[in-house]
Parts: sequence; structure tokens; C-alpha cells
Amino acid sequence: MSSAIKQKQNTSVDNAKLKKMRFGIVVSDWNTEITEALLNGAVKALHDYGAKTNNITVKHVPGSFELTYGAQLFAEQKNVDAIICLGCVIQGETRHFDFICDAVANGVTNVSLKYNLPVIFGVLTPNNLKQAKERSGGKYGNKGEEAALTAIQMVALKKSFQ
Ligand code: DLZ
Repeated sequence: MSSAIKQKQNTSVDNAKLKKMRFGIVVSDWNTEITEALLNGAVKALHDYGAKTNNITVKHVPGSFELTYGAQLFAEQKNVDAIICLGCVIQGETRHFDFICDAVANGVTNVSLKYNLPVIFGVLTPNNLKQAKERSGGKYGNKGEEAALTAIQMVALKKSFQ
């Protein structure tokens, strides 16, 4: 059982609120086999929790490095309640991995704070493809699902302050 399913039992966001929530998903096309699985997991989870298809918008970017800019474009439109960034950066032999991971983690945080919007870091950073598969529908669940649940929880948290 994925941890998203376990967490689902603790989610107390009511269905009427969920139906109104609008989500933007930015997905990286690098390591597309993995990121498509993350995307499918995220979209399915949003549907399972009660989000409406019309309230879910998906945009693709070439690589994880571009996720931040994709998130900023969504944020500027002011028509989503949360943004979910999905990507997979696999550890290589050079420091490229560190630069990309640091840039996305910082970028996601910056967009979130600048626009006062939940921006979720659904980026896998595995050592190899096997670990990536295990976390995108394998034995460790699907981190796309978990990112979707996190988005819902953060939208609910924000609304609880309004
Ligand atoms: C260049 C690159 C490399 C080497 N590895 C990955 C990766 O594992 N995962 C990923 O999402 N993107 C990778 N990229 C592409 C960068 O994210 C970015 O698209 C390019 O550097 C162009 O800005």
C-alpha cells in the first residue's frame, strides 16, 4: 500500500471543497517513462479524492530544470489553487544532478512564497532507474499520488486561514 493511500484515511477535506479546487500540474518530459507514471498517479489521485477533470490543467516542460518557470507561468495566471511539479532527476556521474535538484527545490519554494500558493515538489531524485520505477508505481508507491494529496492538504490549510 502506498503511503498516499495510508494518508488518505487521515484526510478530512470535504468533498464540496475538493470539487472546487483547481490544480495546475507541470510535468517534465525528461525520463518520460517515469514522469508519465507520476502524472498518471497524480491525476488519478486528484480524481479519486473528488477533484473535477475541468479543474486539472497539465502542462509539459522539457526537463526538471524548467519546472520552476512552468510553475511561475501557472502562478501568474492566478487561476489555480495549487501547482504540482513532477519530474525525475537520476543521479549521473557529473554534478549536473546537484545543480538541477537544487535549482528546482529552490525555485519551487520561491514561486510558492512569491505567489502565496502551494507549489508541490513532486520530483524524484533517485540513484538509478530501478529506484525511480519503485517510486512511480512500484513497491514504494507512486510519488505523483503523494504530491497530489499534499496539494489538496495545502489548499485546505490555506483556506483554513481565510
Ligand atoms: C540535462 C539533463 C540531465 C543530464 N539529466 C536530467 C534528468 O535526469 N532529469 C531531468 O528532468 N532533466 C535532466 N536534464 C535536463 C535539464 O532538466 C534541462 O532541461 C536542461 O538542462 C535544459 O535547461
